[in-house]
Amino acid sequence: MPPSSTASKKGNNEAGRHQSALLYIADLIMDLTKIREQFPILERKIKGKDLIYLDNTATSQTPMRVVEAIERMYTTTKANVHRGVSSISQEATDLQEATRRRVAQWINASSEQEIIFTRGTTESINLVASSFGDFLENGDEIILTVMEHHANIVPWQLLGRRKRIILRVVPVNGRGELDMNAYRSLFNERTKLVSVCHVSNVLGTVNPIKEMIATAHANGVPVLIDGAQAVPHMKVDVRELDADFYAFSAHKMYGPTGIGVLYGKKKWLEMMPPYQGGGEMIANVSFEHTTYAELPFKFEAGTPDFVGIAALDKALDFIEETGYDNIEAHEHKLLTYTTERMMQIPGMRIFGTAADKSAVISFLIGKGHHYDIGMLLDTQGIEVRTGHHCAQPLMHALGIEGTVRASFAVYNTIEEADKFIAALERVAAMLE
Ligand code: C6P
Repeated sequence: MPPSSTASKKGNNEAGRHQSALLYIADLIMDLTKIREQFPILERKIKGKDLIYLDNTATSQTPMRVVEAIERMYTTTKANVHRGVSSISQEATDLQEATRRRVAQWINASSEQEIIFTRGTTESINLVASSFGDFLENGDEIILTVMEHHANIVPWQLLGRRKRIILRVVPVNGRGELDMNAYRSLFNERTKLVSVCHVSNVLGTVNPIKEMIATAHANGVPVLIDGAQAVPHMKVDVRELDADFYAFSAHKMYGPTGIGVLYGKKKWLEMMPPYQGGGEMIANVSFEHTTYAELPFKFEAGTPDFVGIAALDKALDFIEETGYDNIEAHEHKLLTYTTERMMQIPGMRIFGTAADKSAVISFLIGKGHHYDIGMLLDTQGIEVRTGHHCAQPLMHALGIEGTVRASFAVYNTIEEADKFIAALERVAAMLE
């Protein structure tokens, strides 16, 4: 879309005002006030201005019920899990294991044995790289995409210290969509795994992972999905997708920091060797020989963050109560409205315009440096992320060093989007 002329800008502004009035009503109907009041941080001021938090791709904010669950556990139910018959230990274990069952149902795993708690998406992917990596041999190939987060690149390179692994990379088109012909052409007899993000943290592209998994399986290749940017925003059904592994983080889905999930098909997890050694993951230990615990504990060495795991259950309550349908519809509304308004700002360049896109907008204005734009927005209370977003290969492919990135969650409003646009207009004028 070209930058608008002055005359059309006036027309656009009138149409924009009419549109935003309708969308304000939609926000009222959704009762965002009820949602927002569960997040005390949204009341904060930044540099004397109302906080507008648009960095939800980095981490989302946390509703009070999650904070209260953490406090409750620390003040009433803190004893180590799976460590004996004492009452508090049993209670803590029950809370942790109830969350595991809930997560299994949440993503439609076949059983809670397929749910491994980790520290986050990063650790979930490292676990697979380290453990499934044992099955790979010198010269084997892994298919990734150019839009992967470093968490889905570097673990495979570390595996390369043990053996020579070749990474094959799927490119994107001008809209930031994967080149599916290139993807299909990358398979050969040395391909041992596909590892791809469900949703790009920079472009917002929602990848056609069901189709990608079917293609991989037709070639006899298992697939790991990095779902860090999907599970917070959309219903994920691992069995319907037929994913072999699916990784995500609690802190991006209104949950606590330091908790992640790795879903893995039982057939793979049973075959794979443990990732780390220590307490909890063993059946019997002697100096001569150790046998390992059943799934999922074989992959959970040491004391887990059982407080955070128990509190994750409350984040799932929040999402369930709000409803994925409402979350998706509201975030889509924010995305399309904000994108259309941004495109009217002279010099605006948006990276990622896929037909199927999540509410993430990466952009640059004119010759403005992303840090400068981010700092100017911060002076107006608007929190965005700037930089390469842990996706340097994608930045290289786009021929840029970094972008400014605004990303929405269900508690963001059209009023905030309007303030963001107004701030961008001021920044663009300053940069002229
Ligand atoms: N992306 C962002 O600002 P952890 O840090 O383990 O919770 O998640 C890592 C990760 C993996 N994959 C994708 C697609 C991601 O977006 C992220 C985290 C944040 O974009 C922090 S760098």
